[in-house]
Amino acid sequence: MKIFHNPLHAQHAGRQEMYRGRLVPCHEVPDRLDHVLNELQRRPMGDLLTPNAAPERSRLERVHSARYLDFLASAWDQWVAVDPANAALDALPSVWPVRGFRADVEPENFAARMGLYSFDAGTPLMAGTWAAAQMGAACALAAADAVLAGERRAFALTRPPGHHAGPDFFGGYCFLNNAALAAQALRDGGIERVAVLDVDYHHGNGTQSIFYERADVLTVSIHGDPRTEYPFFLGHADERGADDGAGFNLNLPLPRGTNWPTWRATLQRALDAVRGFGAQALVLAAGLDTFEGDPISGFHLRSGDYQQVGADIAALGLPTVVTFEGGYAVAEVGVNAVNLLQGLVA
Ligand code: SP5
Ligand code: ZN
Repeated sequence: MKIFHNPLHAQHAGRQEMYRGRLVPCHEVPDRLDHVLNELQRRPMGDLLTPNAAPERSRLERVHSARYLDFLASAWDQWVAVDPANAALDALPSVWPVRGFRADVEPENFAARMGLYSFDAGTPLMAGTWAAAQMGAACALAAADAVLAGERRAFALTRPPGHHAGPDFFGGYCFLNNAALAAQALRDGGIERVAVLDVDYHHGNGTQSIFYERADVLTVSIHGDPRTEYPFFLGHADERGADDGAGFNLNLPLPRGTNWPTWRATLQRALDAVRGFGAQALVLAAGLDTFEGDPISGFHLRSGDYQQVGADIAALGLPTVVTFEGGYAVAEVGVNAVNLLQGLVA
């Protein structure tokens, strides 16, 4: 398998996220990716490659709005322009347009713009965020291109993660939606029916939103029930898609505390939907925060279970792009990710 990793990932290293009225240390840290790379040195799964350049803007615009990309590209400079002392701080949003507010008028105030293009105060933006996110998108696109060129599997090993990022918003530690970019690249490469299967603990709200009105990309997500779990405001079972996309989104929410047998049975439902759709290629949004030791999540999968997850998904027999999403038990995330890959290729 070809593995594209992001050489610029550590340029995105948030310091703090807002939690219960306090700023607490970020969970989404550079060490996460380094642990996966270390485990891949111990247990090689294929060629380790890096993209040579940021993606063409036109490929990002297939998934994200032009004004959102313009904002991300200039956000750090805008933040420092507000006050040069800001250069020593991360930027976090603190005000958002909710129901009834205007989202069509771009405010001049930087804090207001941050809120317009985001949905939480847990996703800090810093000097290297845009460079890191762009190179991460390049990894996802390179992985899709490799599959289009005939590889059975390719892995985009990158951070920041992507599945919470929507057409024009960041949040949930995500800025550019790597899984959606890969799925769109597969479509643009001529594959008619693409499925995205999201196994991160948190609902893949960004990916769902991007494809919600489309019948050519099936989105399926297994996740903690949004009635109690982040991102709270999307991911319910009755969200089935709209317009042309009606019937092409499947949410499988599970209660906090769900164990492996129940999770695996739910995975079979997800895989049945992918088969029923007649998918010709798969994007697997691989969050490892379903692990029992994850500090911010509530499922109880064990390290050994990830091999079976990979094997069950491999039984689809589909060309597959894997993107690295969540997983915050930093010391174990490398073993868990490589176990998943091992199951996929076995
Ligand atoms: C990609 C991904 O997995 N994003 C998840 C974003 C979750 N953000 C909210 C997490 C709430 C953190 N709670 C802190 C618990 C401290 N013990
Ligand atoms: Zn997650």
